Amino acid sequence: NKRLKDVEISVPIVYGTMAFWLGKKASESQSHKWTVYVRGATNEDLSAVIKRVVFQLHPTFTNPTRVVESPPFELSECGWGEFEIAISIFFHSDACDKQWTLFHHLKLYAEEEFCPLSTKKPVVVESYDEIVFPDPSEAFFARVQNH
Ligand code: SLL
Repeated sequence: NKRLKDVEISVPIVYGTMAFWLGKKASESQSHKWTVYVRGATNEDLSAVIKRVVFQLHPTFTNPTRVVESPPFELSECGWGEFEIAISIFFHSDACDKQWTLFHHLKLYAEEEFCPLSTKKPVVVESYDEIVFPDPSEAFFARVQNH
């Protein structure tokens, strides 16, 4: 598979979490419903680049290793506490053999001192990043161009 010298593919992504307090439906072990996700920065489809995403949750969850094989690359759960989520991104084999692991801190409670718990207003924390593929293979380059 021929590589294209002096070409670079840059894929802008956003990853993060969104958490809703469950209000009247909240219990001690399930006070919030949250979603962790990886998405294109302007919502572009990432399936030409990403093969699967593995979310590694806190060991208090049953089956804490969660594999998502197709977009949307996201996972929803109910829980009670904040913790660090390891997000491993696996690429198609013609793009990159190595996976890339990001760390994101799940936030359930807003920072602001006088912010009341609300079931309507989620707590959202997102990060922006770019996945850069230097000297991409011809096949990968063609697929991304046509996508
Ligand atoms: C804490 N270090 O003590 C953190 C750990 C773990 C949160 C938080 C499990 C939910 C379930 C869950 O929310 N774990 O068991 O269904 O705050």
